[in-house]
Amino acid sequence: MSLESVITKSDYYIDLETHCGAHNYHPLPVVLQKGEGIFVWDVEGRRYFDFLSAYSAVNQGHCHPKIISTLVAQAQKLTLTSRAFYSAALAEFSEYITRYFGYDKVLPMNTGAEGVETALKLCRHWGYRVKKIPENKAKIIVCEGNFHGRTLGIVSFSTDPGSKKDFGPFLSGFEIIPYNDLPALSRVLQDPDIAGFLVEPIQGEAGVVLPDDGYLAKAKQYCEDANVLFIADEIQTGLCRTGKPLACDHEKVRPDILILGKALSGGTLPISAVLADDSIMLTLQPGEHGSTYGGNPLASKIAITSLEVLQQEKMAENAEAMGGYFREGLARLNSPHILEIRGKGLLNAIVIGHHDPQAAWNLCMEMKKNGLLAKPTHGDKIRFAPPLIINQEALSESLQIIEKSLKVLD
Ligand code: IF1
Repeated sequence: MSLESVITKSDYYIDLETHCGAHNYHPLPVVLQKGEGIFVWDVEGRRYFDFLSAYSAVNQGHCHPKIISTLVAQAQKLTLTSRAFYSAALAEFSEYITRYFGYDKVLPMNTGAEGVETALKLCRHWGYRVKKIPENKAKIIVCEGNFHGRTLGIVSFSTDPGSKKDFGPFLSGFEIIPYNDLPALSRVLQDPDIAGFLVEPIQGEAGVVLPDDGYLAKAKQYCEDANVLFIADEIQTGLCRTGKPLACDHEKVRPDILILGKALSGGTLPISAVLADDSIMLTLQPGEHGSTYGGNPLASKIAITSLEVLQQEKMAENAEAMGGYFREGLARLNSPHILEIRGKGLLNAIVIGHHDPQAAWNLCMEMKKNGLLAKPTHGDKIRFAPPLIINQEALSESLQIIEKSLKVLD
C-alpha cells in the first residue's frame, strides 16, 4: 500500500514540518510547491490565487522571469564578497536605487527588521552627533499598533502583547503615541531629546489601518519644525503596493530616512535598504555598523531588476486601478459579514463581523477550498494583497470565489 493511499502528500509535509520545525507560526493547512505570477500550486497540484504575496514580498509576481534570470546569471558569477572589499554590483545598485528614490546614499541590509534596526541606529547617531542630544538620552517616537519586525530592539516598542510577552527586559528610549493622532505627536515633539519619529504610512499587521488624509504630510511638517527625523517604514507599503512607488508619495512626503525591504528582491531572497541624505548617512563611520550579506552582489543585481520591472510594467498604476476595482467589487457583494472594507492600491483588508471568533479563519479555509489563499490578521481582519500584476479578469474570478466562500458564514 503506497504512502499516498494512507495519507495525502499535504498531510505528510505538514506532519514533517510540525515534527521537525519550531511552532512559531500557525499556517493555513496548505503545502505549496510552485509559484508563477499570481498563482501558487500545492503538492496535490491544486492552483490558488495568492492574495498574501508573502506579506507583500512578491509584488512583481512569483518567480518573475526577468528577476529569476538575473538571479541565475549572477549566481554563476559572484554571490558574496563581504564589505571588506568593494564590488561592482553594489556600486551599480547604490547608484541605481539612490537615483530611483532621490537620496544621496543607501545602506544595504537583508531583512526588514535589520533595515529598521539600522534606521534606528542611524537616527540615534544623528541625534547625538548633529542635534547634540545628551549622550544616551535620545528618544524615538513610535505608534501604538506598530509592526516593524521581531528583533528584541523592535519588540521593545511593540504594543502587541503576543509579540513581546516573556521577551524582556526591553530596550529603552522610545515614546509610544496613538497612530493617526497629530495632537499627541505635537505634544511629544516638545521634548528636546526626541531624535526621530518612526511610522508605517499604513499599518499592515494592525489590519491595514489607514491614517486620515493629510496625516503624513502634517506629521512630517511637525517633525521638521521640531528638528526631528521622519522615518518611514515602507517595507510593506512601498514598492508600488499602495498604487504609488511609495505610500508617502500619496501625500508628497519625502521621509528623512526611508526603509525598504520585502519586494526589493521580488520574493527571491532577503534584501532591505535604508536611504538618507549625507547629513544623516555620513554620521556613520567605518566599522560602526554592518552585515555579512548586506549589499552582496547577488542581492544587488536582483534588487536592480526588481525595481526595474516595477517601473517597466507600470505596477503602481495597475495597483491603483485594480485596487479600486477590487474594493468596489467587495462592496457590491453587500455581505452582512463584511463590516468594513479598507485599503489603498492592492493593500486591502476586510473586517469580519460574526458571533464566531473563528469566522475569519473559517472564511480563509473556505476560500482555500475554492482556490484563493489569504490569511487573517489580528483575529477578525483578512488582508487581501495579490501580486501587483493581477488583471481585472483574475480579480473578477477572485471576487466570485470570495462571494461563494462568504456563504460559509451564513
Ligand atoms: C512575521 C505583515 C507582520 C513589516 C514592516 C518591518 C517588517 C515587516 C511594516 C520586518 C514584516 C512580515 C513579518 C512576518 C509577517 C509580516 C507581517 F505585517 F506583513 F503582515 F508580521 F506584521 N516593517 N512583516 O510588515 O521585515 O524582518 O520580516 O523582513 O514576522 O510574521 P522582516
